[in-house]
Amino acid sequence: MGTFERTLVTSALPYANGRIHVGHLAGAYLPPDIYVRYLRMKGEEVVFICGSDEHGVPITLRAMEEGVGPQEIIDRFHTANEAAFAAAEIDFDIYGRTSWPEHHELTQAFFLKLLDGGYIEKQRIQQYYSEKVGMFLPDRYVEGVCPKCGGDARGDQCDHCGTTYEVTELREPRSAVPGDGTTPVLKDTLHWFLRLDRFQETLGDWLEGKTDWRPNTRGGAMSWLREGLRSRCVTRDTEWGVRIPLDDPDAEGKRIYVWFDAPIGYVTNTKVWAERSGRPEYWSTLWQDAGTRLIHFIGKDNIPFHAIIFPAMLLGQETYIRPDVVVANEYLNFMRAGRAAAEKFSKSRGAVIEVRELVETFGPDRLRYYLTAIAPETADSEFSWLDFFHRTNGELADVLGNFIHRTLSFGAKNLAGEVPPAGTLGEADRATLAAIAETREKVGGLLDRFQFRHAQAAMIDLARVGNRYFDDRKPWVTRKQDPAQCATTIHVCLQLAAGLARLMAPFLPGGAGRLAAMLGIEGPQSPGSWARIGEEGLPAGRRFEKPKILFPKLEPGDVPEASTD
Ligand code: B3M
Ligand code: ZN
Repeated sequence: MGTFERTLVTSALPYANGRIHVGHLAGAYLPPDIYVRYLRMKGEEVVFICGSDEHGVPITLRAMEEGVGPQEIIDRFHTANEAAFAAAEIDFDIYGRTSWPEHHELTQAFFLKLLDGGYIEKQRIQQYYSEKVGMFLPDRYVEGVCPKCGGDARGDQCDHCGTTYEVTELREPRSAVPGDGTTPVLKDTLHWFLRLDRFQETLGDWLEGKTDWRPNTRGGAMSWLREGLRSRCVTRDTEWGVRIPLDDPDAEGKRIYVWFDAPIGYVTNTKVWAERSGRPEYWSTLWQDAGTRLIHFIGKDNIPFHAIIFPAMLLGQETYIRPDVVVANEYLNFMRAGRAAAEKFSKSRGAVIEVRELVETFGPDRLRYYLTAIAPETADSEFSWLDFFHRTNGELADVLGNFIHRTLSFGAKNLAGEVPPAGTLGEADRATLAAIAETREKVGGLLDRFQFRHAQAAMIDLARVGNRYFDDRKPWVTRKQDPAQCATTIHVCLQLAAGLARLMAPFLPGGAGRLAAMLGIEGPQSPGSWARIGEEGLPAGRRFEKPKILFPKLEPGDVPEASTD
């Protein structure tokens, strides 16, 4: 474990070539947002970094498809995605851009430092060239038949069987440049390579100690190490990307590979954030002081880049820390009504649910609740509209919302909207009160281990405890027969409600804020508020509001594909 003074959390930088969908959100964005909110409530120092990945083939392909320049593409989708994250209440400290001049400079500095140390070197290679369009083809511009399973495959990776290979191993290669489609020929060219082999031992020793990582993440990195780290090309034949900072004719028509510059974006964005916050030097504390715990949240396809390649690049800089934890998520797929199997979210197949659209229709709480409930933490999971309907109604509204509502409306109606005194506490009352601090410990422990799904379920369980207690104590009966006991029951329920307002805050910041306002408690998300859960409740005599429904229920007709039920 070790001690640390501050935490730096990053979310994978989405390509600015399309709008983010719920599958993205569930993986690399919502879990870290929950985690960061939790740390802040504990009063810890934490910075949360994200931004757009604006280089590479995904951008230029989209630009070609639309017949516009890449700048237009990145401007459009950077703006759209920043707004979508904000709508989902993902609270980055900065949402930066890899097209920023600061980023180009920093990437070049990283490159030169590695070159200086002998970690980057020029090599002669053979690469596919399209005679029709007169250009070398980056891997993603080549398609063909998978050498392993025989399915349709991309240049260096097969989506059917998951194998990665050298583009020269692909069978029946053809150019994927729009309007081309010819068979490319192999030609000699010079490129710059990162000597990953030189980091084999250091990275091996380092990963050896990471026994607390998720098996998918550590396993993915370990399998790279077992195969032996090889040099990787870090330049590409393209006009879109960071310029190679060398006065060398071989650099002409080439740029730094997007996967070299993109993770440096975490550093750039930290720098820009620090400058904007009036603490320009603080970025280096975050990236170069051993007291920082660096945590990357990513999708599983990004594991080698975050657990091997970027750590190697950081090692080669000599002054940087390496990640303490890489948290890789599996995929969220889409289960459409009437289909036999779940499929990948895909715009081209009409299987896409954009974040912005969902938030506008259903609000951020329902989206966050459902995506955390089905988070693809240890295995792929499925989004279905019917399940969305059932879980948000059945848990968020019927368990959590209902407990709050019955407590506050009973108190408003029968106890003049004031917290009654505790009176004499019996065993059931004490056990119920104790459940608040117990839940805090449980939720906190699960969040510390990045088990978001279970953590949220444990929070909901406290509302279940509350509902059971309310049912058992029957305040609607004791109101006449034993008013003191009725007062005790509602006192206990209100303490649970206050605990829930804070426990909810990392998961459902909107709902937590609305509940806190009804209860007259300040900022459930303020620093230090985590420790107050179960310790500092609502004093007798405190006034609370008549409740407004916290999570209104949905009708089947409100939700696509739910009315088939
Ligand atoms: N843009 C790939 C992706 O969106 C890439 C992540 C970069 S993180 C430095 O999956
Ligand atoms: Zn294959």
